[in-house]
Amino acid sequence: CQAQAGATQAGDMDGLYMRRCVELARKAAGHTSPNPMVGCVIVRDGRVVGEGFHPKAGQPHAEVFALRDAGDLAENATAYVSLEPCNHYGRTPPCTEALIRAKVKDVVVGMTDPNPIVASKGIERLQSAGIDVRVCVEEEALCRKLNEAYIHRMLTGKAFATLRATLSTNGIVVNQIGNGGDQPGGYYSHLLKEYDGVIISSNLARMTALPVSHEAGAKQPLYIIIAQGENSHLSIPFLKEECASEAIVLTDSPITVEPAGVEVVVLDRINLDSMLQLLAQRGLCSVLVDFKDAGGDFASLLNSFHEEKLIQKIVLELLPVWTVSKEGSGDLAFGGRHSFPLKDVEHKEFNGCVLLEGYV
Ligand code: AOF
Ligand code: ZN
Repeated sequence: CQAQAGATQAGDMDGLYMRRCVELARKAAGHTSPNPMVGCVIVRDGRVVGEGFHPKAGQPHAEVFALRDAGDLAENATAYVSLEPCNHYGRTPPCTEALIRAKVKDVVVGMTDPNPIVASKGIERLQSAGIDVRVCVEEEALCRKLNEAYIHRMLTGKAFATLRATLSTNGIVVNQIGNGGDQPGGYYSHLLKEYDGVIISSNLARMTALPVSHEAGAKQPLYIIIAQGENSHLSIPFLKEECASEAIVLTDSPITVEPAGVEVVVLDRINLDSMLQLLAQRGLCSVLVDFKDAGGDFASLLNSFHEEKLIQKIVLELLPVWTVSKEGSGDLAFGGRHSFPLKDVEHKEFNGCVLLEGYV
């Protein structure tokens, strides 16, 4: 950790407590959007006396739960928070005031809050009340990764987009989620839980059941169905009427959609940049762009995703199958030749498949 202006030196244990904050924050993964995930630990005399995390937008922040947990023991304690405490009245009152009232001695922050209403003002308010504040530099990257989508939306006004595809060993896009991936505990189910929305082609919506997350208590993502150059009608047979609010159709010409109740947004031109802005304005921080059945118009849409640098992350699943494609179909994910070296690539084995994740 590094001292903020006028702050004390970091202790050896700071990294440990900050990692615990991140662990606590992740308990609410998939539930906090458009708010960030935040965890807080209160430590006094080398002992953890309170813990908390932000469970859901609209509910109290992490600091409030941790301070409640600590009770009077918060006095003269150190509060660790994975994100700079807020200093504004939003849906909930400022956490800075709660920390000041509880008379904590110092505060260790994982990262400053990119939200312009807060950005550094939370730290300044604590310092003005005589509380030492330091930013935990070693764990900052961990705190940033925790809220990469929230940060992206705050800084760009667009949803954080991750391209997902399943490939055969010979590099062909396969229209399936590999080996049980959408089952509970499966990687696709996990993705659906963590992302606020999934962008798919109308081809896919017409043909297959929209997968839902099977994780316990998960909220379902919003399906964003791209209907370009459609005739006047799109039927989504697998979407039940009572689930109509779980999908939105973006189209370039007026169409009717079945089941009734699905929102249809007509755009002059389906432009990815404005699409991601629209989704961010509607409170979505992250979207999965699913490359299943992505022929024709949808594939060219995705090419521009790359050209316009609108994709931040790629998740590829490599199946141990060799696909024989008909000429002109089942093509490679990106037409033409694009080079985009990935950063921070991680890979793991899952049910005999290989999962690759990297940042563009
Ligand atoms: C914190 N601790 O646990 C969270 C923070 O509408 P509200 O009141 O929930 O405020 C939302 C904003 O507060 C959010 O955009 C972000 O800037 C901050 N989130 N801050 O100190 C927390 N979740
Ligand atoms: Zn707060």
